Amino acid sequence: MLFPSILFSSCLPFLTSASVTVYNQWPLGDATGTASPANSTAAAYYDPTVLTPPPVPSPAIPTQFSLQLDSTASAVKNLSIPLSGHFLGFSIEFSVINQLIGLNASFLQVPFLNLMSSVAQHSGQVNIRVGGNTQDYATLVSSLPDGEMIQKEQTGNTDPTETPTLDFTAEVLYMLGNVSALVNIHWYLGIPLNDTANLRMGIAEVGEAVLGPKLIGFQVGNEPDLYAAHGHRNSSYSPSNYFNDFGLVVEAVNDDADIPTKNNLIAPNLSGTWTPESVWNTSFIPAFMNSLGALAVEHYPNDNCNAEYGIGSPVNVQDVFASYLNHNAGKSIIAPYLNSTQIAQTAHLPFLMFETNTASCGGFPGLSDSFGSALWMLDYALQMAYSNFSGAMMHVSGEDVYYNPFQPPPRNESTYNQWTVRPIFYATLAVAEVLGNSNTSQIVDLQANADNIYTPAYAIYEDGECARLALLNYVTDPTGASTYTATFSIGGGATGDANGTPASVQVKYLLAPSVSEKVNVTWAGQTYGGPFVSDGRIQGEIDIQTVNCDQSANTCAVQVPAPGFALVFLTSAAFSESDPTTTQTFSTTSLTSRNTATVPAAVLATSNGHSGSTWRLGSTSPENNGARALAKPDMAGLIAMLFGAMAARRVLT
Ligand SMILES: *[C@@H]1O[C@H](CO)[C@@H](O)[C@H](O)[C@H]1NC(C)=O
Ligand SMILES: *[C@@H]1O[C@H](CO)[C@@H](O)[C@H](O)[C@H]1NC(C)=O
Ligand SMILES: *[C@@H]1O[C@H](CO)[C@@H](O)[C@H](O)[C@H]1NC(C)=O
Ligand SMILES: *[C@@H]1O[C@H](CO)[C@@H](O)[C@H](O)[C@H]1NC(C)=O
Ligand SMILES: *[C@@H]1O[C@H](CO)[C@@H](O)[C@H](O)[C@H]1NC(C)=O
Ligand SMILES: *[C@@H]1O[C@H](CO)[C@@H](O)[C@H](O)[C@H]1NC(C)=O
Ligand SMILES: *[C@@H]1O[C@H](CO)[C@@H](O)[C@H](O)[C@H]1NC(C)=O
Ligand SMILES: *[C@@H]1O[C@H](CO)[C@@H](O)[C@H](O)[C@H]1NC(C)=O
Ligand SMILES: *[C@@H]1O[C@H](CO)[C@@H](O)[C@H](O)[C@H]1NC(C)=O
Ligand SMILES: *[C@@H]1O[C@H](CO)[C@@H](O)[C@H](O)[C@H]1NC(C)=O
Ligand SMILES: *[C@@H]1O[C@H](CO)[C@@H](O)[C@H](O)[C@H]1NC(C)=O
Ligand SMILES: CC(=O)N[C@H]1CO[C@H](CO)[C@@H](O)[C@@H]1O
Repeated sequence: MLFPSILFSSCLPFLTSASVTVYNQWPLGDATGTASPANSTAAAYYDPTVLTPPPVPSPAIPTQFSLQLDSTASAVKNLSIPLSGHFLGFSIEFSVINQLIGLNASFLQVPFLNLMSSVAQHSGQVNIRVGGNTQDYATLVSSLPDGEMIQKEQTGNTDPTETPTLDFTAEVLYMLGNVSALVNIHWYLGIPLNDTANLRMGIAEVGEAVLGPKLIGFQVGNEPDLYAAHGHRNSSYSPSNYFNDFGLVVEAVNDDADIPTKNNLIAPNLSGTWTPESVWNTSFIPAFMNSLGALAVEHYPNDNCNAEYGIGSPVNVQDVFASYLNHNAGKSIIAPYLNSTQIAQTAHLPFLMFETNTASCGGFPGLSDSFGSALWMLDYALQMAYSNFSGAMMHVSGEDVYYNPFQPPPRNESTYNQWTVRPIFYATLAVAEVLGNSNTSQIVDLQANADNIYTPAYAIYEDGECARLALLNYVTDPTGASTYTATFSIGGGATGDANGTPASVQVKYLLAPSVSEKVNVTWAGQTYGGPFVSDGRIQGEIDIQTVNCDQSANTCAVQVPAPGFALVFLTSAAFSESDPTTTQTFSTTSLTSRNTATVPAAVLATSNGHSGSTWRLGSTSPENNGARALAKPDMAGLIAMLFGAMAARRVLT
C-alpha cells in the first residue's frame, strides 16, 4: 500500500463545537454576512454580464398543439436504443481535480459529493471522465513535495498550447475510489499518448488495481486530429498514423499482466478536424474490436478563443445567443455523427460525446452561465440520446471559464464563500429524471407542433411502455402569451384502458424568468441558489404538480411557460423513480478553510458505493455565519444524512 496512514479521529473535538452550514438560504445572495465577495476576484466566473433574450419569434409559436402517443414502443418509428439515466455525465479537467473533487483520498469536497448524489439519486450512477489537455503529458510518480497529489510543471514541451507536464501520485486514484465508495460514480481515465516509444501505462495499472469495476474506460489520444497543429506530432500526422499509435497502446495493454481489462479503450476523440469516417476508413473498428470499449468524439459548437487568447475571429455573444435557443442547435452538432452512431451500433459499441459544452476557450459571458444554456444542454443531450449516442460528458474546468456547471470559491475566499452552481447543472438533473434508472429507456423526438424549432418534445418509453413526456419552450415572453399547452393522448384506447391516457399525471418544471437568467432557476420548485451559496444540496420544498386528465376525451393538457421545460410522468412507476423517499447527502460543518469531507475507514470498508441507508443519521444545526463547510464523521465514523423528500403537491386547474 502506498498510502497506509490516514487521519481519522484527530479532528473529532471539533464536532462538539462545530457550527453547521446554513441549509435554507433561499432567498439568495446573502450567504456571508461577513464580507462582500463580489469584487474580490477577477475570475470570469463572477462576470456580471447579462444578455438580452432573443425577441418573441415572429410569427409567434402556435400555443396549442396536440400529441398522439403510441402506448407501446413496438409501434414507434425511430425510437432510440435503450439508454441509462446516467447518460449526461461530466468531464473534469485533470489539473483541477484537487479543487473540485478533493485534496487527497481522505479529504473530499462535500459540495461535489452532494451534487453528484443528487444526480445519482435519480439515475443510479454518474459517469465522470477525468482528463483533458494535460492528459497526454501526465505522469504517475511515487511522491510529490508537500504531500500534494498533483503538480503542474512547465517543462518546455514544444507545443504552442504549452501543455504542462502533470505529475500525479496514486493518491489521485485512491481519492476517486473513495469517492465512488460514497456516491456511485464510474470513471473514465486517459492513457498518455505523447510518447509512443515510451508509453506510460502506470495510470492503467494502478487505476485498475484501485478502482476495479468503477473504472469503465481509458481514452487513448486527446484530439489526435490536432496533434499536428499543436506540434505534438509532425505536420503530416494522419488517421493512419493514429491507427498505428493506437495499435501500440493495444499491444502494451495486451502485454501488461497488471492491466487485466483488455477491452475498455476509447477512441478516437476527434475534435472535428478529421471526420470520424476518415478514422473508420483505416479499418480501425475491425482491427481493434477486441480492445475497444466505446467510440468517442468531442465537440464544442463555438469558441471564445479570440477573447481569451486573441486567436481566431471575435464573437459577439449577444449575436450568437439566439443560435443556441432552438431545436436546431443540438441537431446541427450531431448531424455529422449520425453515420457513426449507426456504425457503432452495428459494431455493438457505445458511441460517446466525451467532452462538450457551450463554447471552448472558456465559454461566453452571459451565455454559458445562463438559463438558456440549461435548455440548450437539455435538448442537445436528449437529441444525442434520440440519435443513439450512449452518453455525453459536460466539461468542467478552472475558475476562469464561464461554462462550469459547478465551481468552488477561490481558495482565499473559501472561509466565507460556498460553491456556485450554474444553470447548466440543472440539465444533468433533468436528463437523469427524463431517462430514469431502469436502463431500458428509449426516446423519440416527436417533431412536435409541426416541428416548430422553439417547442421541441420527446416521448420516453420504459420497458416498452410510454412512460414520460419531455416538453421544452425556448421562447422568453414575460407577458405569458407564449406559454403553450400541449394536449396529448396515449393510445387509441377507450376510457379505462390500462395503456391509455391516465386519470392524472405528475409534472416537474425547470423554470426561470428568462433565458438570460443566471440566478433564479428552479427544478420542481427547488434551487441551488446563486453565486457562493451552495453546499451542493438543492434547497426548498419540492413542487410537483398534478394535472387531471379528461378521460372521456382521452386527453391531457400540460402547460409549458416561456421559457421552461416540463417533465410529465405518465405512469406511477415512472413517477416513483423520480420520487425517492430518501436522499443521501453529506453534512458539512465549519472547520478548516476548505470544503472537504473526511472519509472514515469503517464506511469505506462496508460501503458498496451507495449504502447510505446503513449509515447513522447525522444532525445539523443552524450556522451563524454561512462559513465553509467540512464534512465530518461522527464518532462512529458516519457522515451521511438521510432527508425525507418533502413533496408539496398542487392540483393544476
Ligand atoms: C489530506 O489533506 C489534508 C488537508 O490538506 C491534510 O490535513 C491531510 O494530512 C492529508 N492527508 C493525507 C493522507 O495526505
Ligand atoms: C464592488 O464594486 C461596486 C461597483 O463596481 C461597488 O459599488 C462596491 O462597493 C464594491 N464592493 C466592494 C466590497 O468593494
Ligand atoms: C483572492 O485572490 C485573488 C487572486 O489572487 C485576488 O484577486 C483577490 O483579491 C483575493 N481575494 C481576497 C478576498 O483576498
Ligand atoms: C424517422 O427518421 C427519418 C430520418 O431521420 C425521418 O426522415 C423521419 O421523418 C422520421 N420519422 C418519424 C416518424 O419520426
Ligand atoms: C512526453 O511527456 C513526458 C511527461 O511530460 C515527458 O517526460 C516526455 O519527454 C514527453 N515525450 C515526448 C516525446 O514529448
Ligand atoms: C481511501 O483512501 C485511502 C488513503 O489513500 C486508501 O488507503 C484506501 O484504500 C482508499 N479506499 C478506497 C475504497 O479506495
Ligand atoms: C511524421 O510522423 C509519422 C509518424 O507519426 C512518420 O510515419 C512520418 O514519416 C513522419 N513524417 C515526416 C515528414 O517526418
Ligand atoms: C459512413 O461511414 C462509412 C465508413 O467510413 C463510409 O464508408 C460511408 O461513406 C459513410 N456514409 C456517409 C453517408 O457518410
Ligand atoms: C471513406 O471511404 C469511402 C469508401 O470506402 C469513401 O467514399 C469516403 O470518402 C471515405 N471517407 C473519408 C472521410 O475518407
Ligand atoms: C437509432 O437506432 C434505432 C435502432 O437501431 C433505429 O431504429 C433508429 O432509426 C436510430 N436513430 C437514429 C436517429 O439514427
Ligand atoms: C424567479 O422566477 C420565477 C419564474 O421562474 C418567478 O415567478 C419569480 O418571480 C422569480 N423570482 C425572482 C426573485 O426574480
Ligand atoms: C474525453 C477526452 O479526453 N476528450 C478530450 C478530447 O480532446 C479535447 C481536445 O484536446 C480535450 O479537451 C478533451 O479532453
